[in-house]
Amino acid sequence: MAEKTYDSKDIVVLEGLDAVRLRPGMYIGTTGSKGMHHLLWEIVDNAIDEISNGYGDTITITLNTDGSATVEDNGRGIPVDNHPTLHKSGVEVVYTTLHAGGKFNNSNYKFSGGLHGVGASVTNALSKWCNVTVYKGGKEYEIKFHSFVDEAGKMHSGVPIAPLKQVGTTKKTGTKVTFLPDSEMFGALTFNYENISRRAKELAFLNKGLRIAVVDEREHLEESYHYEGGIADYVNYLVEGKTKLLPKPVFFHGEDKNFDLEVAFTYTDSYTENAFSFVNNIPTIEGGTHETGFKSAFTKVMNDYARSNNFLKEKEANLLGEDFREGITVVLNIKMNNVQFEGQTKTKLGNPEAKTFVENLTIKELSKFFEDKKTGAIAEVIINKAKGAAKVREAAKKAKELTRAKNNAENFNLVGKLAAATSRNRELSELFIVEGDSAGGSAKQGRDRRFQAILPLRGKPLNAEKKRIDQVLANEEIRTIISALNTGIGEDIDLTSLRYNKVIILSDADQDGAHIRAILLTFFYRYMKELINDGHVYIGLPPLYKVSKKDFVEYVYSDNELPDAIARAGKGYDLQRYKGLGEMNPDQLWDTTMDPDKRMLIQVSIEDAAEAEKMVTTWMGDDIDARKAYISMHANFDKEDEFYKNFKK
Ligand code: 28G
Repeated sequence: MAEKTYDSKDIVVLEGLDAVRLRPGMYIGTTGSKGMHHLLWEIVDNAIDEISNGYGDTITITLNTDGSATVEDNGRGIPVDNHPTLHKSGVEVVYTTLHAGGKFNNSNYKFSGGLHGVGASVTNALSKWCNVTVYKGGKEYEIKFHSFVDEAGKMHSGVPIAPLKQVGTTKKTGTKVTFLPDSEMFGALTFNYENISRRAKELAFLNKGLRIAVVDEREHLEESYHYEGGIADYVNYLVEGKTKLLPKPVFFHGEDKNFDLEVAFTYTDSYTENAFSFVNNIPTIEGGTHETGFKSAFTKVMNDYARSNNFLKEKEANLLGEDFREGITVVLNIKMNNVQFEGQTKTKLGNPEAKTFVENLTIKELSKFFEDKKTGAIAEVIINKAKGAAKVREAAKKAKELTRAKNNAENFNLVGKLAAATSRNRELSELFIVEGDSAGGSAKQGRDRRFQAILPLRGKPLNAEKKRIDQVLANEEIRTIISALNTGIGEDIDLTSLRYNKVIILSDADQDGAHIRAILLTFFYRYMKELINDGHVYIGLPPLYKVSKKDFVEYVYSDNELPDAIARAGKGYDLQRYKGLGEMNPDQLWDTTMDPDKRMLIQVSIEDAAEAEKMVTTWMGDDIDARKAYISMHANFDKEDEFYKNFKK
């Protein structure tokens, strides 16, 4: 047989938008939920670009019942006149031309938001259909695109059904885009209102004056956000419920031809540092050069002020950056071009020139701010806080050394309290931290001792939000936990030596139980964040009721389920309400709360740093309803893994 020859007709040229469908990962990262939401954010980014350049002020995002989404702005409207060489309308160009990741240089805008900057054409390419309406110059225009496979099996992505045409007249200006993510690409995924709403709120904070509404036509939900104070309002929102040390956030702004920077910060009586940085409105979770620039400038300005105003004596050493940042909550948003993302999750700004800009501007603006007699008092508050921090830093260092030495000696002591598991298999091991000695005793008897270790907690461990690290470490209950987990804490944490794959907090379904849970979660969040991030922390749910009748026994975990359970039991049932874990005997505790086949666990996750901060505050507050609402919103009920179950049999 003749060898197959290749000629030009066999060469596949990836033209335009088809490339996006063939390699979606290149453009939107994944074809999962995140990727699908990316389609929406590409469009929203364009609207924000238009508004942040001074045209219009309102964006409405609507999640429609047919699965499509609509974004509308009141900017100038995408240009409708024909492109000089491409001979099609500006709208068609924007929606059919692939900007290979760099829309910065060829736009009319100084800076442009968005993550990949691949543009609206990617949304069009990955949509079943996409309709764009432009209101401009008294006229309403429309163009519709669709994606389909023809009779010959050839793919057509985001092609216009007809050129842009005028469909009416109007008094308004702006752009409206509706698109349906193609189920061929995204399966049955749907838009997530909570997620979209949370990001919309963040965008409203980051873009002063912007009005952004999210409307869910499926669930009849609606929210709108608008902050005249921008990131200063953001800072206030983040410290809500905490004790503030400054009357209002310090804010400064500056720009040159390459950068635009906004910074706002305030102080609370807490002992932690909360920095939230952004580049072109994108969160930089891992920080980067902009954050480093701010921190080094801040330390310098504060030390200089302290020296020249005699808050630091000649022979006293400079305070450290970390001292000055104790209790700070800061939001920083830089706008720039040619952004370089680095780090494990590509959320760290790498551009060295950003450090220089932020550093210089911060020194200039803050020095000016503190020179003023009226605002100079603010510097004094910060310096006093920093001095306190420096004192404790020294004490903490000593306490930490002490704890290390003590831990070894006390491991002995610990054995009495901690009922260890017999197997050394870490993958399967679980540590139950149990409220109260009586429940602890039942748990010890009822457990599967091969894999389940029990640590009863006697008193309430201290409130980790309110204490400094030396006090945290001095607490016996906390030390016991640290020692049992074996990872160390803070910056020294090492998860490879973690002794338990699951750390399960078991406390009563009452106020005290909620408080203990809150304290433990706060401790983990503050000092062992990786433990949460890696999914090791769980909340065990004990039943609230037992419904029984002769041979019939059913445990009920929420009030909603109670009527059904009673109905199943039928007339003459017996209802027991559990007030605490301690009321259950070992067998019951195993059956209802510890047996991996039957128990209910909530895996604790922290997806969004700013929200997590709020959550910690909520946890520590006295508002029980807010706390309950938070747990049901942010805790994931269906993440229990199957690993242990499979092993058991
Ligand atoms: C509602 C959903 C998404 C937009 C505008 C307005 C203009 C525009 C958009 O220009 C930018 C520049 C050349 C390709 C600009 C109107 C100047 C004068 C605009 C939006 C990109 C196109 N008049 N509003 N684009 N070109 N809103 N909202 O997309 O290189 S996009």
